[in-house]
Amino acid sequence: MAHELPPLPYAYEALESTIDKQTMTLHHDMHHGAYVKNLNAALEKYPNLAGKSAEDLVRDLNAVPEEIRAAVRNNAGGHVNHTMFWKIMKPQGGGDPTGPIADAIHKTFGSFKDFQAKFNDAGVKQFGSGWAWLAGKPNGEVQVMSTPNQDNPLAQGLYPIFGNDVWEHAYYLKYNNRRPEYLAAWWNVVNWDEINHRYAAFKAGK
Ligand code: MN3
Repeated sequence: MAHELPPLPYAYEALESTIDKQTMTLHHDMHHGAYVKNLNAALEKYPNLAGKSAEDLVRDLNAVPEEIRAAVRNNAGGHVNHTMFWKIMKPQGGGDPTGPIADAIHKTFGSFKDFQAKFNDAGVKQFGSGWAWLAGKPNGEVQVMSTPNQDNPLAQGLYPIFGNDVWEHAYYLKYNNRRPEYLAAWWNVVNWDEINHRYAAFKAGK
């Protein structure tokens, strides 16, 4: 079963005015679409990997033949990251976190504001392309981190609770070179319900 591009769970213009329609269209159809296409192309010669989810591929890259390891790292990573990204955003999102993720944030960072500052700082300081994350550790605690390119915390034994895409393709049309402005505005479209689902899956060890 080949990997498939999941449909965007809302209209392309639904996240206006935080993220514009053209950015969403290009980002989902072209960029995410290309990761899926390139992942399937890389796996073509290795039917024994066809049953593995993109998450499983990313979690254990050493199990992937060296010939296609870099392609799988980038494109399975891109597929996993963007599949999460569309779902952890929604129209009329944002506001203060709720539920268990709010408790984890307050316990770890003191306040939502302090957490946002730390997360945005990780996004600003990620040189070049990459992601800022809230990741779950094996001991059940959470941490802010960033990864380059399409690397995912799964490859380090960590759980990707949620992340923000700081590749220029995610913001350049609207925000140009003003990455900090994009990072600050992005909280307006965050879907805390979905993030709570992901946090619950992390706590359940899934
Ligand atoms: Mn992207």
